[in-house]
Amino acid sequence: MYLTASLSYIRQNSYKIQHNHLIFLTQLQNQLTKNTSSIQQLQLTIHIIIYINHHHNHHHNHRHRHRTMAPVTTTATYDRLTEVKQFDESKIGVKGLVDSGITTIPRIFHQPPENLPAPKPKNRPRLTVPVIDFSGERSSVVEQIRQSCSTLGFFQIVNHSVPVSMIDSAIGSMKEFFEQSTEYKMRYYHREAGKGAAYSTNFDLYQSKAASWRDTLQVRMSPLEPDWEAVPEMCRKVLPEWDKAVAGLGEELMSILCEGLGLKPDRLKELSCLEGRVCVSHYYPPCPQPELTVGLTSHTDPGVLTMVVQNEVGGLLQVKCGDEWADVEAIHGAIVVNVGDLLQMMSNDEYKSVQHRVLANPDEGARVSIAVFFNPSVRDKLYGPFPELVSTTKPAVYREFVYEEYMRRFFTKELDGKTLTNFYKIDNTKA
Ligand SMILES: O=C(O)CCC(=O)C(=O)O
Ligand SMILES: [Fe+2]
Repeated sequence: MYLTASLSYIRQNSYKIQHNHLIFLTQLQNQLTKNTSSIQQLQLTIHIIIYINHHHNHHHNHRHRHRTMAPVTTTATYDRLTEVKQFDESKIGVKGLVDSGITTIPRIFHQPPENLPAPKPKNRPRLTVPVIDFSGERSSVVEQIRQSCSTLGFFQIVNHSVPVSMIDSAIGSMKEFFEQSTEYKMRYYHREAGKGAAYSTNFDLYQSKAASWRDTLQVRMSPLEPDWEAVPEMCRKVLPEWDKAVAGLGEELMSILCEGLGLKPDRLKELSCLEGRVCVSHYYPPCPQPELTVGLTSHTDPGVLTMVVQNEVGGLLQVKCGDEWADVEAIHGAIVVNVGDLLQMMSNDEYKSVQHRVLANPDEGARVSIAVFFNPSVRDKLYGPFPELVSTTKPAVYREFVYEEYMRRFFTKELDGKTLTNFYKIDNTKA
């Protein structure tokens, strides 16, 4: 089936393909008998995709060599949507491309220069995200967290209530899934949010200017459970345990965050901010040309709070800090916490939701992370700055909005830039 689709794609685009290539493809088609197994078909599909990409790159570079030195692929010169669709419909993900042995990345992954990391400044100390000992005295923990949330919007905690062995097994189960055969993973590949669980690549694949070097498994944990049939077997046991442990720590963190704002400790809980939990595991395979793409483009998280664990492949998650980027170092057993757009707005800008990104992985081993997003479960109510934080000297920075509408806006935009908090901003200069 996949093979047929690939061949028809090639034929439709045959005007781009030289005669000898068409002969090669015809021979390939003729070699296929009814006995070809689906795995063989799949391998062939992968080879065809690589072939197409290689050919297009070659063709493109050849045509433009005498005009420009820049190797950058522009959307104007090729039918991007067709190639994106082809990649999506192949269901092989980025890991599938890597498994097929590619040495150059398909051009749909070529990021515009502004999304690529600049060379690291020399002779300057590397900025890193603060690490907070969660077992310290409560008032000191509250103050350190308040301080981090008011500036960088990110911190890591160690000596917290989630056992390190549980972090290891959660990451291990996710890695096990992503490292299954392409044929196995394909059964779970789709983009329908309704089932509460989906394996796919690049959730904004059709909205973004360029794809990123990452695959993702997303499972909604609460308020509704996922359809467990849609969750890969090796993740079914660990996910409920993981969710429970993370939700417990989330409750503690939210009360600390409220305290830092001078609010009653259960204010965020009252507004159902602990109840809408989505667990998202990202797999960042090694990238043969990490200088041309990214793992995850710079973005802010839309929800209230995000908690992330990562494996030992560090130095790739970065947080925007002025004109520079601070590294979120890989610390075994640590949990990364960051403020989302909703919390920034609810805190009336006391806490900051800060842009972050993941660089493409130049390492030999895959980077695996698991993020749990905390969102309100009550979607039809109004959200906005806490009235306790608004006064004549500190007017509301944001207007109120219904969470439902807010999320719709988020998912129809590209995962890039910071447009949503600005969208709800009140122009206080007119008052
Ligand atoms: O993979 C990571 O470490 C970060 C993931 C992230 O920022 C996100 O999913 O929003
Ligand atoms: Fe994020």
